Amino acid sequence: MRKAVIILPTYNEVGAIEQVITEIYRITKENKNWEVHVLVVDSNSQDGTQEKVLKLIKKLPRLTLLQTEKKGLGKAYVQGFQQTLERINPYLIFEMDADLSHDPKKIPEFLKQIENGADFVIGSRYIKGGSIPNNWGIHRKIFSVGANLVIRFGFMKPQITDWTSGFRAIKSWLIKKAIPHIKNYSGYVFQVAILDFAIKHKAHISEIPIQFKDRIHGKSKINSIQYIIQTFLYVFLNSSFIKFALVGVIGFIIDFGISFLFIEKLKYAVWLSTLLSTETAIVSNFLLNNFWSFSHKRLEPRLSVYLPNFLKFNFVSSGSVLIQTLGVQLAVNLFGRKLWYIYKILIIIFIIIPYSYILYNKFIWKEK
Ligand SMILES: Nc1nc2c(ncn2[C@@H]2O[C@H](COP(=O)(O)OP(=O)(O)OP(=O)(O)O)[C@@H](O)[C@H]2O)c(=O)[nH]1
Ligand SMILES: [Mg+2]
Repeated sequence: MRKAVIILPTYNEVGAIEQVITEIYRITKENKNWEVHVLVVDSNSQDGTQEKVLKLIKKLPRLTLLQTEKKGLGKAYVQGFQQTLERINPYLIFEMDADLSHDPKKIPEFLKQIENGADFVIGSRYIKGGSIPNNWGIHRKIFSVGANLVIRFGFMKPQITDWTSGFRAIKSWLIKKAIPHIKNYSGYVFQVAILDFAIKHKAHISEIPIQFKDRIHGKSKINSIQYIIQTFLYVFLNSSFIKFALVGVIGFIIDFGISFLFIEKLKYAVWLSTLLSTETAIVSNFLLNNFWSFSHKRLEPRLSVYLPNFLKFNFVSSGSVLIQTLGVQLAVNLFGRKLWYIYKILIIIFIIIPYSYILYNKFIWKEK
């Protein structure tokens, strides 16, 4: 029998906590493959949540309470993970809201996915069969759907539909590895951070549909503005794709700047200036991509690794030049010269960026 621990973070959830816990026990007690434990991590609730849990502990086996200071959901989870790993060391850990928004009846489905080989199962509101409450106000709907779209495309992982869901089952080895990374995120954004970490460490991710229900008891604890800012900042600072795009812009500035300097100010031959500026931009792009955009897949610092990859990088870059030259010329032949810069921008966005991003990932900064 494998052990699974369900972590329920609580802050003033006295109205729902008993029902959640008894429902979890009812659903899981017959399961022959899993010994299910429950850990309530309470951040100093003032409404009697802890007293209620302490009462339940007297009746139910494998139920524990961890008391923490109120320092954010991420902090509460990390403390819960650490205690779980130290004391129980289970095979699997669940994250689940304690306000009845997440239906305990879904737990067996998560377990099935793990038995079938998944490392990280997400309860998704945005795949077929999943849903968000109908009565959510329009701004909440836009916020939730919009944030997920930004994250999905910011990380170039559109196949993962729900990045912010708090109903998940994650294998312990992954959580153990992720703790040093997620420790830095004390708020709700830690959910995005742990999933991003799992993907970058080649975890097998799967999603099952959940119907998210609105809370009936208590109040929401989420600070939406802070959450939006932290989420966008996280994506911006951690997405290879966004960094790669920025490196492209820096390359363009370097290329243009050097060309301008050598042609206009120093009066060098145009071909020599262009050669110098493009190659400088290629070298800087190569280094910035290696040490920044794709730093989690950084090349081994050996000449025998750098040289062939640098040549490949030059080759891909020459491909970009060729595609742009031919593409802009073709567009101009078809539609006239007037809007050449629009064609160039469109070609860069829709052809050059995907072309180079895909080739860099496939041939230079490969997944390890
Ligand atoms: N331990 C702990 N739990 C927290 C903290 N903040 C929120 N929680 C719990 O985390 C879960 C999710 O928080 P909610 O406020 O329900 O967030 P939400 O589900 O996005 O928002 P609602 O739909 O309004 O409920 C709930 O069980 C909360 O009690 C915290 O600082 N510490
Ligand atoms: Mg909730």
